[in-house]
Amino acid sequence: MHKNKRIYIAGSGGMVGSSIRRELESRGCRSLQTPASSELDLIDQRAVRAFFSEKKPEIVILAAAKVGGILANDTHRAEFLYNNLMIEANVIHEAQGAGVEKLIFLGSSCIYPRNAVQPITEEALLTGVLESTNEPYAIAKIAGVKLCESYFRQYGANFYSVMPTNLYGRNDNFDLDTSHVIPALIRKFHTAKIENRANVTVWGTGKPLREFLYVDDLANAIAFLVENVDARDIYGDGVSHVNIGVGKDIEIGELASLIAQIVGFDGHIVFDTSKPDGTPRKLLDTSRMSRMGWTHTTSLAEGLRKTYDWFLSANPVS
Ligand code: GFB
Repeated sequence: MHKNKRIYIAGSGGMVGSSIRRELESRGCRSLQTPASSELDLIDQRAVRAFFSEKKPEIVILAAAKVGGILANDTHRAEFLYNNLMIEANVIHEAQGAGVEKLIFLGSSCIYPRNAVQPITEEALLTGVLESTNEPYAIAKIAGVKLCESYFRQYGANFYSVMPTNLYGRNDNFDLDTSHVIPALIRKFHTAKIENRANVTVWGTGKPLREFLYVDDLANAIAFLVENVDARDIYGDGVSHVNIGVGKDIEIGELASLIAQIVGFDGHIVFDTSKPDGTPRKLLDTSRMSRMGWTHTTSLAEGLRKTYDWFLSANPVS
């Protein structure tokens, strides 16, 4: 591992960034740079420039983003587009100016067309229309992919992107208005159990399929890429990024039953079809990452149990 390199984790306070931080610390990295968002506002270009000039990171992991579930994406459309564009433009541009040796940008599987052929290969990018509920976020993430690729092609920068599937795990956002489906359902089933409620409402038809990756597996994949894969390996393969997932998906209705079982809720599940389903399916083709030598280790049931345990420890009285 690059133990003595100065590694800047942008977004180290979030679910993904904090997991990457733990992973790199466990590998003996001693010079991690992890400023809180209150200390470094990534929307502010001057502040970002001053940070790079003062701290001189050698490796950058760009895990900072404004993120949220289907409703947050659909509602706060301007914020998802503007904040993410600004964060990416500032960090990637200043990393290039400061001579950073390697930068890995984290995108999202929603960059792919809504009706992409499944499982989705990296080549599917920009081959069709996006899902409308998260189009602004997807456009911002596509811009980040293209920034990395363009800085590689014009300046030879060792910058590239990864596309994780839907993520979950400790430090997730459990706010019902803004969260993704897994933390939302953990909270809903837990609350229903302790309040002896008969029903829990799940948004949409329950029919969409989603693929879920435990966040610590993603962090392990990022450490693997930091160590083993450079931009020329990615672009030399004719693509701009690499997918990270588990290669398997599950219907939302089935996921809800699994979470109910783990939490210990034995009432009824009711579907609220006034809420959007979003993309019908987004299963990633993970064969490129497998060929490079990495695969996930945490099963969905195990990851859900760990996440519920973390939720209980963080919310002892709820
Ligand atoms: O996790 P989620 O919000 O993200 O929703 P997306 C996944 C599916 O779960 C959708 C359903 O079909 C939701 O309708 N669902 C059921 C629920 N009950 C709930 C609930 O209580 N809360 C939530 N949030 N969903 C996001 C994108 O899409 O995924 C982002 O908007 C990003 O841009 C992210 O790509 C990973 O998979 O639909």
